Amino acid sequence: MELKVKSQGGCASSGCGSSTDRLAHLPEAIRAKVNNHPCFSEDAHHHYARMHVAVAPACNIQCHYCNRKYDCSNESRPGVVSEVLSPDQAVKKVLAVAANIPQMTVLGIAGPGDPLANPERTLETFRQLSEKAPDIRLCVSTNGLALPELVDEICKHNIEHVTITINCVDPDVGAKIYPWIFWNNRRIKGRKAAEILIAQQQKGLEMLVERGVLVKVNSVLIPGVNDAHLKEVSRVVKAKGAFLHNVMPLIAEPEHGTFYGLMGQRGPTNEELQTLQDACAGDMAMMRHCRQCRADAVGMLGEDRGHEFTLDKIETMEIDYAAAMTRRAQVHAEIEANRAAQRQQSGEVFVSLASLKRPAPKKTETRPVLMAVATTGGGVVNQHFGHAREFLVYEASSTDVRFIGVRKVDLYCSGGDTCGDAETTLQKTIRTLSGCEVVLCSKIGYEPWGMLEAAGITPNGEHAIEPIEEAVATVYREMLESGRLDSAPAPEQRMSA
Ligand code: CLF
Ligand code: SF4
Repeated sequence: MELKVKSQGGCASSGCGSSTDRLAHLPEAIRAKVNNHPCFSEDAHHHYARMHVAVAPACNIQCHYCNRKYDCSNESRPGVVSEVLSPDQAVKKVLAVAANIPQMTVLGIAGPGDPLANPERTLETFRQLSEKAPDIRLCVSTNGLALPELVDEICKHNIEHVTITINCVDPDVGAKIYPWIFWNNRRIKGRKAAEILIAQQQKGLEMLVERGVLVKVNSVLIPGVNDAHLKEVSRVVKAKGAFLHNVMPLIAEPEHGTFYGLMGQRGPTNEELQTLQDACAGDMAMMRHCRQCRADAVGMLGEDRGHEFTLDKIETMEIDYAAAMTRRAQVHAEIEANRAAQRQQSGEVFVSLASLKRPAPKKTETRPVLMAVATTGGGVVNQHFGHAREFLVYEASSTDVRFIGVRKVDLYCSGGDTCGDAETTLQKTIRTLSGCEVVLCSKIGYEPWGMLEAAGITPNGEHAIEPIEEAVATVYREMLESGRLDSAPAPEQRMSA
């Protein structure tokens, strides 16, 4: 788990400790709350799924990165919500998903508008679920405007995880992000609007922390607008007790019809995002595995199985939830046993790497290396390169292996008739992987192998089904021992990471 950002794990060259339990530093009560929450724990996201129900269509503010036709950008990438559900429909869908995807542990309400601008629909959904499915964690995401007045209701419904999107703590910055808010039956514009929103967000954060609710703060990184300010946001929210900070890249395309999209406001590069996350990491734990999911997403982060649970399909499903809970508990126990085994295995590898006898490395031998990993989950390297829609990027260094972030790519190999576009998409993928020196996957075809090598990225299919961090550490050691780290990376590997 990445709550301390760097793993406690060791790596090849330095003889450091083991990469065992990343949650070990947390008090037991908090550990229990995040252990199977795929957003609040980086390690958990390899094993557990979440789902959203789109019960909240209205919003009480306007963000310059949002178009009401699309999902809330605070918790979702732009994309039309397939169906807005009533609370009853939503509950039915949650029970159906929980019975069929037992590793789904968290139900979140995140839009498509603001959940707390639709309090009756949102709270009724939570109320029913806390009765009918007590084994599912409840989670809500909000812009924070209506939060203070609803904190006690939130606590009543056993919601232990709340996300507040806080893009600024300075109203002058806020005035560039929020053109208006709807407050006490009036539309308020400009700096005054931002001032009220910020005050409500901060008050809501304090009230939740006082009541023991875990708060994650999401911030949208908008270059030239709040990039220089987000470190201050991180400092302030940490001081008030936020548990985790998730800095997400702005998504702004003209075709989304948002103000920023139409104005040509750009999103950050991978390098800008990582630099800011690293800068904020000094102040608090950072989330780096966010997928900016849709307000009706279903499945593991990074996958969307929503099409399997449309209303017409759910109607035909017979759900015995008591039986489903028993099955879910078994599956969760199996996952935990598997995680424990992986931690043990990784710990042993790190210890054995650390005990290798070799001369003290020269300075240049210990430079860090970025590696991209293709995985479908389970915490192991298990995906064919051509089937990957995203790669997890890890940095191996002389002191640890740490998770850096996610890079999304287009699927270049669908096994169908799309191969005419293959080269272009593959080239895009390789550009997306710039900065990485190795790609770990379960298998890879001849053509991408050659193109990756030509771009200075070494494909590696030798660690299929191995725990990711163990595989990354092992490859780093091999690079060290073969002298590959004696030289600086190829020019293309020094490009934007
Ligand atoms: Fe949903 Fe958000 Fe809860 Fe997670 S998502 S309400 S905390 S259950 Fe997670 Fe999706 Fe990122 Fe949100 S990956 S967009 S952080
Ligand atoms: Fe859109 Fe969400 Fe902002 Fe409301 S809070 S305007 S739904 S991005």
